Amino acid sequence: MPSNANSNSFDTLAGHVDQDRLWQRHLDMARIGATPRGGVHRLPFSKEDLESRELFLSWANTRGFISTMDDFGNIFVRREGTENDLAPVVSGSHSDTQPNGGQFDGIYGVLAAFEALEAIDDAGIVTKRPIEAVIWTAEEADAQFGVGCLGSQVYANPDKLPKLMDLRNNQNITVRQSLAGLLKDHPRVGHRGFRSPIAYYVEAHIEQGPELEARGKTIGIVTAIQGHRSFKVHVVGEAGHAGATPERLRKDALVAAMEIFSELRKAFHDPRDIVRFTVGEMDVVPSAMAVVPGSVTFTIDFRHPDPDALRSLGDQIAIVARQKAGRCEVTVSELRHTSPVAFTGAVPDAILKAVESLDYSHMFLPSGAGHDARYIAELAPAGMIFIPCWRGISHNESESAELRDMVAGANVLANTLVQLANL
Ligand code: HGY
Ligand code: MN
Ligand code: MN
Repeated sequence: MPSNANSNSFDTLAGHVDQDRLWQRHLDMARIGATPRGGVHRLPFSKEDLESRELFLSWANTRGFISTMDDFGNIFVRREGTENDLAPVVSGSHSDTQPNGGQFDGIYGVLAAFEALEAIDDAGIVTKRPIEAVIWTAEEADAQFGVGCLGSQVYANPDKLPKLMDLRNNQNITVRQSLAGLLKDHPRVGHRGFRSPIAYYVEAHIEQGPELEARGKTIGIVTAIQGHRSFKVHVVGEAGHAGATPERLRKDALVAAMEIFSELRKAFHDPRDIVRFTVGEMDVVPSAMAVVPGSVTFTIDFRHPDPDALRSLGDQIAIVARQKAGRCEVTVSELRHTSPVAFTGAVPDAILKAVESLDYSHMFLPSGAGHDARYIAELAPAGMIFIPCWRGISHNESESAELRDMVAGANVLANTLVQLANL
């Protein structure tokens, strides 16, 4: 038990996480961008993204917490400690979603962080360090710009800003333009500099995988986030008449793309089911029934926990694409190469202490999904708390989690934050 955090802080804290308040907040957020099938469509930089931020900041104002924002729109809500020149303990996640995403991905971590701040406040617990809840901008930007976790990347490493600002979506709009659109109507709050010190970072999130539910565990203590490489493959053939163009003269870009895809499926086949290889987007041009496809662009999302396999397998992609392009031209551009990161030390130790003192069933496990914690870990000791989600489904409108698990995650988070804020 850290020196300043006397044991009664935790006794008074227990029970202050308010499940009705947490659930109402969840419903209030789920309404913003709600889809008819029960999901959420809250794209980064969208008006729905702005609305979720306005709601979050209104809660903070009501509570008297101090709000700040950096130049990329990352917003921080702060509860002061006794020594406010010390670096804060920060917790949060993202409020944007994939297109037609679920109600829990990202926003649960934001809600759990805010609920933890309120519970600590309601319990009247005094901490040495300030504690902050954060919303990172554009975690789900990969859906439009090919790269995600933009806000946390820039916060941790501002040198990335120029390159990330120039990323363009399929409508040829840059991140710079999209961000300016978000910030022009954004509520005004205090300014925060990139890389302002963070003492410890904790992110709560749904697992987005099947392990916790399958093993009947309430809490996951995350050991690592796997490595991630993403690519765009552009195949150029020649559009032609579907009826009049003989096979011997065709440069069918879709046939070539299919050849490349099926050969890559063979190369990435993994009997141990560790490799994650996904073609999520495929754009056929002109995509007309009576036209031989002139060009095809598709994405590859490849993930692996081992950095060597990430490199060796990922490097196969360009080779296979050239081998299987036939009469077409092919270019492979790499959008992201993020190595695996391990969570060790004070943060997972504090999470374990909290889990044991609250007597929740738990397990240690790696994260298949990417998270902002991966980048903030470059700046501060970091860790993650998982709660189960229904059948491990995520990035899907039917994503779901149980309120009792949401409360458990917020209880563990609040306890962890108090421990770390007194180190
Ligand atoms: O793709 C990811 O892992 C994150 O959920 N955007
Ligand atoms: Mn996601
Ligand atoms: Mn997420």
